[in-house]
Amino acid sequence: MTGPARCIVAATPSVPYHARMHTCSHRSAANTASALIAHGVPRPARSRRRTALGLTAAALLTAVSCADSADTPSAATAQIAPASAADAIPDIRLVPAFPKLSFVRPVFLASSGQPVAEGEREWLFVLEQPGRIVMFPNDQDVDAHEIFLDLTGRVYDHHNEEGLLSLAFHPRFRENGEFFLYYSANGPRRGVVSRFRVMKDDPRRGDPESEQVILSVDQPWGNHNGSTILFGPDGCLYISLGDGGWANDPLNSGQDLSTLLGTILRIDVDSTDADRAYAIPKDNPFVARSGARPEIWAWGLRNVWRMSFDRATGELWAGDVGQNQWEEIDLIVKGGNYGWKLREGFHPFADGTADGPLIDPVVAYGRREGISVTGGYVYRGTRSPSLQGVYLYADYASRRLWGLRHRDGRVVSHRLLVEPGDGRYVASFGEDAAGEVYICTFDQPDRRNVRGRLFRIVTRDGN
Ligand SMILES: [Ca+2]
Repeated sequence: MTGPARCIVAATPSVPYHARMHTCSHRSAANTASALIAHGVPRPARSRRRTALGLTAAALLTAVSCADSADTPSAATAQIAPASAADAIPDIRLVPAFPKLSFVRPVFLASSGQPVAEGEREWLFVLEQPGRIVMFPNDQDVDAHEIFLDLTGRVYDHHNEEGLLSLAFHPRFRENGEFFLYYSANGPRRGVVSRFRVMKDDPRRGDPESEQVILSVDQPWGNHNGSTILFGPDGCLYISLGDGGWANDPLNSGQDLSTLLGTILRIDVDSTDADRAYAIPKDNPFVARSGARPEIWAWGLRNVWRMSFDRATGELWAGDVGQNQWEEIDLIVKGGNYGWKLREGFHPFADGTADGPLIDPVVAYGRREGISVTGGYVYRGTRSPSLQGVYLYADYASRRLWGLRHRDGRVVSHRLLVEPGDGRYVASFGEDAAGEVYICTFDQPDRRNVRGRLFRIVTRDGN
């Protein structure tokens, strides 16, 4: 493996961002970011196919061994040293968060944002990719978890990137008991976003019979299911969908506004249009465009594996998994086209003409640094004050973890925080109600039913 993140390049989005929005029926200031996380898995991967979670061991070795020659850094910068002490990024440690608990392929951690009953602690929920949601109190000494919902009979996890992938609690979950799931199903192969409710007589249990399908999207291949769902500060549900899979985006979904694939969607799940189980927010960017799907909020994305709203600024951060050379971190804006497959990272990829301006990543890293990005969170917790405002992200396969600060449209500091030797296979990040940040990790990079555990990210010096 190579040393520090020498190849990381940084740049600013070519379009100003404005992530604050306004439309969906309710606006809960309350729970915005307690929403959560999730991710994906491939079959025996062809060496050029880069997918999120779960590369085969062979693909992983290939990626690591070719790392020294594969990439060609374009922009000069590796790490960006802070110009002032205020922009510094502290050393961190990964601390076992719940040392007595382990999970089967944990791909997402979510908080319901408050206790499920009076007098209790906050409860955390972990998605196990084969189809279970387990829950436990946010207490490091907890020694067992409970099953909140078991959908293993409904979830299809044939491919490494399929399964139960994301969970979002309704911003008014405490009152209405609603939560939303994204999972893979078969016959036909598809991705499903559904509303569920807790049991009428027991808020500690999800009701498997309560499912109402909100959106079902056919998936031509098993990989690139994208698949984070979360509520924004505006109360709308955001959904990331991959380009449909295989390699080289054979359907050209990324640059096609008539398909939901290769996008981030924004819908209102508290209202319905005549022909839909949800409503289209009136200020969505493509509502008036002929031939475009009105659900689309942003496009030109290959396979967003984890996105999150900064609970302080409302900005939407996404990790978009690359194919041949570059992994991206993007700041998502209304109507933004992020380039796939005309571009990969800051570089041309396939021939074609862009429909409007393309937005570059905030940062991209090449094969020397990793092969499958896992998008994270801007830290807004209280335990580690010096980490405030740092966006944390990782590479699933290389086990590196980075932090960056971004201000006024540019990266003001950026550094490698965890080297592979100390690293974990980060399938996802997660956040609790207080804004503390966790990682969901696998004990091994790719194995069916592999176990995994949760770590908390804290500063090394405790400040
Ligand atoms: Ca891009």
